Amino acid sequence: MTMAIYIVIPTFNEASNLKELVERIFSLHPGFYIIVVDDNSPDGTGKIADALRGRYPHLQVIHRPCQAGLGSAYIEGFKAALGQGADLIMEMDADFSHDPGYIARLVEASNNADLVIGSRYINGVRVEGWRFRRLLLSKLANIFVSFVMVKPVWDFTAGFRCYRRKVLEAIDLEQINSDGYAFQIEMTYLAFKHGFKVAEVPIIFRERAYGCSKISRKVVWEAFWITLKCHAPWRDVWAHLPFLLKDYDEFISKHHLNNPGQHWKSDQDPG
Ligand SMILES: Nc1nc2c(ncn2[C@@H]2O[C@H](COP(=O)(O)OP(=O)(O)O)[C@@H](O)[C@H]2O)c(=O)[nH]1
Ligand SMILES: [Mg+2]
Repeated sequence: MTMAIYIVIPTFNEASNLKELVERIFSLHPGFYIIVVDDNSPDGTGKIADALRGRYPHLQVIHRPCQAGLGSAYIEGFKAALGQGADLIMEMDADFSHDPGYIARLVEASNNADLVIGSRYINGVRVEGWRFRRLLLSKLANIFVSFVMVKPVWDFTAGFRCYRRKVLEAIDLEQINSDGYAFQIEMTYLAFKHGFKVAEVPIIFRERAYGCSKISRKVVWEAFWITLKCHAPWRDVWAHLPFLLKDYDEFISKHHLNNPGQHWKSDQDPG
């Protein structure tokens, strides 16, 4: 591997997941770098991460004194990765919702794109283990964002991503104080705003096996307001509505979007 690939994993109470996840990622390629950003998890996730450092010199742990939010955890991880010369900076959950087997796909797709999103909703819906209500909310929210921003992306809120270094360098990370889904939406918006190429590759998303989600109602509202803040000119929103609802391919070509995700139509698990 010639590129320095950094994987930022924020953690809060992920003691049942972290060890296995780290082992799995390094078994895929020992050359990856992992940065765990732990907010002093009461269940001892931070200590587990420290213990793993003995075995894996490419593992780093950023300890923060208290739960300070997901957005700022990503940003700390991003800054550390940039400071160490990362070429690609990935982010993923610690809970196995994001299968490490897809990392290679995201990396490969980043040859043709500056931001690659591991997408649940491109070419269908691939979410396992969610109640219908949660899936509906997530899907409708993503259609709403796409509609308001006039951007042909199916999964704005995904937390499984790969950024080229130049994207994170161009974005003023100090100015971002959104969290959770809003953070992902805002980062996608800013990537487009700076003229970067955004692409999606399909992944199967599985609900976490252990632990619980930290996403709250407040996070959903925050995402809603951020979306309105990032809106396209309203005339464009109206004009593009038919594309969003009907003809995705035409929408993509109108926006000159080369989407590597189109090559992976299958729903199969990664190898
Ligand atoms: N450092 C840090 N990590 C967090 C925080 N909130 C959530 N996480 C981690 O961020 C990832 C995504 O959160 P998760 O609860 O899985 O959200 P969901 O997948 O949307 O249900 C997981 O790895 C969490 O452990 C936080 O406040 N600080
Ligand atoms: Mg999760």
